[in-house]
Amino acid sequence: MQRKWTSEIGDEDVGKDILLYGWVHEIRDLGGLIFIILRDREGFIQVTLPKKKVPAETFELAKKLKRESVIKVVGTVKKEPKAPQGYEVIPKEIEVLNEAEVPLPLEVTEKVPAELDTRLDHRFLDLRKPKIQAIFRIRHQMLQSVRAFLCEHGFIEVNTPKIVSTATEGGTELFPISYFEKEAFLNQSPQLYKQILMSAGFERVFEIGPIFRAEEHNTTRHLNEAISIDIEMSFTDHEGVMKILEELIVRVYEDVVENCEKFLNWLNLKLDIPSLPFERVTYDEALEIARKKGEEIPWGEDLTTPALRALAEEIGDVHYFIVDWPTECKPFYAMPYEDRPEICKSFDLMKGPLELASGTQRIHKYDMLVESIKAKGLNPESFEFYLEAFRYGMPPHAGWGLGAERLLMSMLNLKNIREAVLFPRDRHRLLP
Ligand code: ATP
Ligand code: AMO
Repeated sequence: MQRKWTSEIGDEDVGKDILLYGWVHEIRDLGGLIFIILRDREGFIQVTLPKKKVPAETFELAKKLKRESVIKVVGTVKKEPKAPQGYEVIPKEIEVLNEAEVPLPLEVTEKVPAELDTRLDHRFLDLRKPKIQAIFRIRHQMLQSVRAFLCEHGFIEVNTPKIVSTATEGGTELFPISYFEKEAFLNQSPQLYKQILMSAGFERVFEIGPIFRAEEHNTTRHLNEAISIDIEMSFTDHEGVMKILEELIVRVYEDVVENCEKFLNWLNLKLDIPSLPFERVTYDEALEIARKKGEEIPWGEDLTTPALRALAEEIGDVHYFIVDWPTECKPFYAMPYEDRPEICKSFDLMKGPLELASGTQRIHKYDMLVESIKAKGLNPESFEFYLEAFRYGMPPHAGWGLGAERLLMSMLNLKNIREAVLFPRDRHRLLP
């Protein structure tokens, strides 16, 4: 007999025997009638045991079942309007494949709300909740869409080293590791490698991989290990890669709406597909909006959280770009405007007050890059392996990095980024 998922049960099964595997979500024992709610990856089904209609040993076994035990059920499908799914299964056989201990460290039925910390401590149980499963099923779709979209646009998927020798995004947020007799770090971004691949002639690459940042602050939007969706593209500028980015976001929303209806329902969510093109605000305009709302920021400094909130109030909880950042705000590889070198060809993609991505056109001229590295107080010698690629034919290029968890949390209205990761790593959490 072939195994069925609960969601696959339909009219064609009525009167037939099926095989189910799953967890005991709930048991209701009414004396002469026992209901078991069996849960699998795809949903629930009611297993109904009227004492007189099931084998005596099956009825006895059901009486002793413990919630969250793993069971196998063989039984006959009946149409039953009173059952939550419209069908029920009258078992011929129930086998306990593994009994769960009591009491459970965490309620899977969500009848008792738990703190996020408790949930994360027992994440395997937390993840059994349909609402939580839904997040990761949508995450799966999101990553599938990203891959499909970028492949369709001529990007080649690559993997770059995660054990590296230099910082790329400013020196403070690195995790040092010992690498035999040398000092090494966990990578903050595939930045240098994706740029080298432009010199290597790949023209368009993408990577979906981990980035590690020793964030001091424990916020609801920072992780110490995150997944970054990175692209790098030759023979284009910042405008070219912004267009790819906004189209990618829309594609992800469209695919999720089309393919994840069930999971959106589990989350009680209705997604609005963002419209193109995304609005643009210059850094100077952003300062002005923030100033009018009482948040004064000196020109050249990064936008503060209150300033971003003020901006979101003005623009709305939508996707928009902040463009033309001061050169001093952005990393050494950002290309300054020829006619106004104090600002650079850079952008951040926002959703309301949350930064989702940032990118730039890159400096592709060797001398200019060396000067820029020095101007940031860095030593060009530690970038030798990177700089060499700029001396023998580096094309003009641009790219961006998009935080996968940020994208997911903004799409699903998650209040804490930890909800978007299976096993989050934050300032205090290294387990599970
Ligand atoms: P039946 O027609 O099977 O005799 P009933 O209405 O007499 O059902 P009881 O045997 O008294 O119901 O069961 C007690 C409770 O269980 C009632 O609230 C009933 O609505 C509910 N119930 C009974 N059968 C089902 C079922 N197959 N699915 C869901 N709920 C049920
Ligand atoms: P940036 O440092 O802005 O740019 O990072 C890109 C995106 O990665 C996500 N992100 C994070 N998500 C969760 N927790 C963190 N600690 C965290 N840090 C970053 C954010 C952010 O927008 N090399 C450039 C990109 C480029 O220019 O190509 C870079 O790393 O969503």
